Amino acid sequence: MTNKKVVKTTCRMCGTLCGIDAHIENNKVVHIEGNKDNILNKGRLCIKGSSAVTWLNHPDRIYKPLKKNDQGEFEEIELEQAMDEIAEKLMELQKKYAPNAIGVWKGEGIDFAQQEELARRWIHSVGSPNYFSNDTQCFASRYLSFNLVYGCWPQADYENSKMIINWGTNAPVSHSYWMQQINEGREKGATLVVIDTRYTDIARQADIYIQIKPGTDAALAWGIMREMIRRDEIDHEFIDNFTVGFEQLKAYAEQFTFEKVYEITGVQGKDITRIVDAIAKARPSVSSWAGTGLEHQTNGVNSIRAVTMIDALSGSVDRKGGMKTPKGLGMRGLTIYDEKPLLELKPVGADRYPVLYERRQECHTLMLMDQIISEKPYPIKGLVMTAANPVLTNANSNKVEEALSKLDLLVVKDLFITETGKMADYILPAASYLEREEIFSNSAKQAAFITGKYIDNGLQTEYELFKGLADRMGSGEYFQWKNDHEVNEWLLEPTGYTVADLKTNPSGFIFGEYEYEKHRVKASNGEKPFNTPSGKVELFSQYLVEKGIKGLDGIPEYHDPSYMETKNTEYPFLLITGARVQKYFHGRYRNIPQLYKSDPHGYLEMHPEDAKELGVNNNDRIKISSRVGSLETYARVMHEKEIMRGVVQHTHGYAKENINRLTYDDVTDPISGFPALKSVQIKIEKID
Ligand SMILES: Nc1nc2c(c(=O)[nH]1)N[C@H]1C(S)=C(S)[C@@H](COP(=O)(O)OP(=O)(O)OC[C@H]3O[C@@H](n4cnc5c(=O)[nH]c(N)nc54)[C@H](O)[C@@H]3O)O[C@H]1N2
Ligand SMILES: Nc1nc2c(c(=O)[nH]1)N[C@H]1C(S)=C(S)[C@@H](COP(=O)(O)OP(=O)(O)OC[C@H]3O[C@@H](n4cnc5c(=O)[nH]c(N)nc54)[C@H](O)[C@@H]3O)O[C@H]1N2
Ligand code: SF4
Ligand SMILES: [Mo]
Repeated sequence: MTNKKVVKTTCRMCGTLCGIDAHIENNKVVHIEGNKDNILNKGRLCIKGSSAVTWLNHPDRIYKPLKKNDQGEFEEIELEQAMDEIAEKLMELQKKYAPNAIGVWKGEGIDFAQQEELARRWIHSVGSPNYFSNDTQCFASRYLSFNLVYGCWPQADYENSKMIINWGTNAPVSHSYWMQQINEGREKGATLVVIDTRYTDIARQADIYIQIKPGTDAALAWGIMREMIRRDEIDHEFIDNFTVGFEQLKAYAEQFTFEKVYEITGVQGKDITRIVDAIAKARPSVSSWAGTGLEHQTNGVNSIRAVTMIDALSGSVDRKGGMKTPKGLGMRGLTIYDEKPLLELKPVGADRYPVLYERRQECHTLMLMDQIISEKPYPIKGLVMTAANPVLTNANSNKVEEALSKLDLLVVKDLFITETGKMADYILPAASYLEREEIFSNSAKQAAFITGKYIDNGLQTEYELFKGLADRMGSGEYFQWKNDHEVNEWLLEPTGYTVADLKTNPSGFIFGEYEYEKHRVKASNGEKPFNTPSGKVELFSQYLVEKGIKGLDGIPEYHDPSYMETKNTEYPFLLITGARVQKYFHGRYRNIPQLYKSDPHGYLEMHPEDAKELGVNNNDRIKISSRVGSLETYARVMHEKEIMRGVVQHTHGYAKENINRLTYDDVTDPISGFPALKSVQIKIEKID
């Protein structure tokens, strides 16, 4: 008899958290459709979500642990034996070198919810501070920027906005749920401004589209702020009562005249005027968002701080249609930093990027590579990695490969044998999102969701991995729960809700309606209105000044991107990498035949005049090189409007055309240490 069920759960093919109805027959997912009742996607699915059945049932999925033998080939072994051997080797390395000679790394495959905290908990429990993740190339830079200004991670209130400004982000492709909200706002009349070097899907829908030179957004933001101040289109009441640093901001803004901004950014004064006209009409309901276009630049943190200060000057913070400052569910945390900070063991990167470490407790993946190679200031010999594929996704792949091959022990946990997995000593098969119980939340909606173990192939979850290692390595007391479910009950305890509450609301458990203007209520109760050192929105950050490192300015100064300083005739083109494509997610899903068929290889987007000068036609084979590496790929000649002259773009995640062979890991933001993945100097040669 077939055993059939339909479960309401959450898609995890990307981070959007769409609700799905998963049809399961005999312990196998056979069909996935959108959950019409889900408060986020309301039944809609993207092509990745609907292709998940193919991915989850893929013949290449691994179900047995693999161990590399002396000939460099993988052999299947039993899970218990693999775990015993891995734990044994990790302990040996700690004994031979030092407790901090091992590290853990979680990737975007498990996002940044509770699985991340489990990784942090485990590595600290066994005495090493070295926790790494994709977040030293994603999100942490934006987190720092917003946190420095508002003391929280805000959300744009797109549905109620009167004006939406999107900087270096392309929601129709990368954030489908935000696009739905942007659409709602626009239906009600919101003006949409898009600032991007490329004429993207969202740019095509904008009321005002601004094409900008890579890495120069902060100069434009300063030009806009100067004009807002000059025309007195600012919210004096909010600025006087709820911000610090306005006088410093005003003084610094003065230099950003139309002429200067044009010279730096290529954006004309009349466009600044149009934007400020729109702000004048829309304030205080202006919401802005900055994406990886700003984050992957050397001035990333300061650019994003400057951009969000436009919303602050217009008084749009914690106001309807502006930047929301939501509250969380109030769950327990799994990290043990208070109990075991381990700072004396020198977390990798904490000295060089103290702001990143203090605010995110994030070690630096780029510095990790150098440290593995040089063994300075101390050796790192063992790494446990889950849900990450840095050979394709970290800057400077050649260096990543060199470093990972020097390790005494590399363990990779994944659903498939990835490019990084191929380098591992052990590969542990991963449970998917239909095979574990996990809590997620959407902060803009103040809603929580839970997944479940709806399929059981006996695959090890992340909890079982870390508990298994901790039990064997003598820190089992930190993993006292039997399974994910018990962890979740413990996490929820202080909220007064239970797993059952979330399970009975599978389409979204709303834990509180958003309240606007909380800062005013707090102020009248004598509390700090914002969670910053001054208790106010910080247009000037004394905290950064006290850090005293070059580039850590009190106000978010504009600095030229490095390519402007090092004019390089050998590498005349400026490469942007990693523009998202709908069907793929970083290194994932190239193994889904229906997606791969229509997009089988990487390509370099080029301006038609640049292509013409090089004698290159659409689909021609080309060789591209930067000072750190080269590869062969295909040319895609764009319409002249779609990309700036001299700028080219290549998406990451293709194994053959791995664009991170060209990205450098040593040109970074001084605050976050993020690599300039979107300003790489390259040359292009036609292959005959
Ligand atoms: N389908 C799909 N969706 C995804 C992902 C995926 O891989 N695939 N990845 C997810 C993840 S982890 C993340 S972090 C998000 C990222 O989400 P986004 O940041 O929205 O990513 P993109 O859609 O690539 O948009 C970045 C844009 O920045 C532009 N840009 C580059 N340099 C500059 C610059 O200097 N200034 C300006 N103004 N623009 C610039 C690029 O042209 C590009 O259009 O996407 C998430 N969503
Ligand atoms: N050049 C360039 N490089 C970039 C970027 C760019 O814009 N340009 N963007 C950067 C950004 S923003 C990010 S976030 C990173 C992401 O980089 P990574 O962290 O490497 O993320 P992914 O490639 O999405 O996923 C890694 C692996 O997770 C596995 N996986 C999926 N689900 C699960 C699961 O449930 N459990 C386990 N254990 N594994 C699972 C997948 O099979 C996949 O192999 O890439 C960065 N790299
Ligand atoms: S946007 Fe697509 S991949 Fe992402 S959660 Fe929704 S359906 Fe899944
Ligand atoms: Mo990301």
